[in-house]
Amino acid sequence: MSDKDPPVGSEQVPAGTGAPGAADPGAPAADQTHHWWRLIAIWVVLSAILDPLFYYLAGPHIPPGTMTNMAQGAQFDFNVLFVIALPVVLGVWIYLIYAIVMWRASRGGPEPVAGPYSRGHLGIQVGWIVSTTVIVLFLAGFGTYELVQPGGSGGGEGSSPIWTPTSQTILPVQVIGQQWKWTYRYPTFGGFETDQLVLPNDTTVEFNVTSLDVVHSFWAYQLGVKADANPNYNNVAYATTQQLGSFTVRCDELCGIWHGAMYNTGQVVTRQQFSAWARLTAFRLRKNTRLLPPYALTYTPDANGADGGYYPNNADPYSKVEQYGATPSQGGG
Ligand SMILES: [Cu+2]
Repeated sequence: MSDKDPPVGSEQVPAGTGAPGAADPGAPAADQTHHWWRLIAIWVVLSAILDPLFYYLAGPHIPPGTMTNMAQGAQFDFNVLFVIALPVVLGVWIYLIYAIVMWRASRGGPEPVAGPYSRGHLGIQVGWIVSTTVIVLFLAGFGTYELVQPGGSGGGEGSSPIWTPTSQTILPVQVIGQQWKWTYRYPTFGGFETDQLVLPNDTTVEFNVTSLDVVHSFWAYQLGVKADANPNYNNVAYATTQQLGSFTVRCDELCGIWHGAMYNTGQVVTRQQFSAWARLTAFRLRKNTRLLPPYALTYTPDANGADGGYYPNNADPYSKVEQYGATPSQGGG
């Protein structure tokens, strides 16, 4: 079809599919308006039903849950995006289904003919540009606000974060990635190191994420936290716990052959349970702690001598092969 083709509005296929050829001599323009308003009505009604249904029934169960303010923020953002996207998807699907039902060529019926041009239609053009512009600009503003407002959205913000939480009491926890495990140091409890990540509830946690070798990524899914672990770099991420339970920690940066096994499970416990656990663990691991390098935001992996390693003499407490403290180095403590 070229621009020279005449508009074919007068050959509009009738709305009813059951009466092929029974073109309604009544105005085609009226027939078109009829389809248009019917489509809009179906779209508005379905959107008005399905959007709240999703938001109130499915929304509270959408991952990553509400274990921290960051996770809750991610869940809320997803729900808002879904509620905005659903009517767009519905608009396309409803039009397609409507077109298939109403305007298909029936077997043995007349050849289908094209309707009138919609190009050059001022209302459609303006409506399209305005609605898409409003949606995109709103989402850009919403996304920016949601990134800043809760304090970096649980992402690693680098060593000097610009979006910091307002909480007065912040618990620092160091996350150390290495091939192929995670360990955690608690500087406010003597700097002990453990492979258990235990956090108190109702507490803002500052994760100081670093690596001893290659690039890893600390991904505590249910906490809504994900921060790259780079060697010689302190990557800071925040989250405020608000729900008891367990969460998974995975490495989210391909880091070698056992990357897929680089995970463990953490716990959010009550503040009382946490301080009891932290004091007990600090006591239990006091000999190990003396062998560790002093707490620092980053570590030079081979700082402990020619045989290298963050642990003196490669005496790695978490390795299945080497026994921690078997051959403590002379400078260890
Ligand atoms: Cu890794």
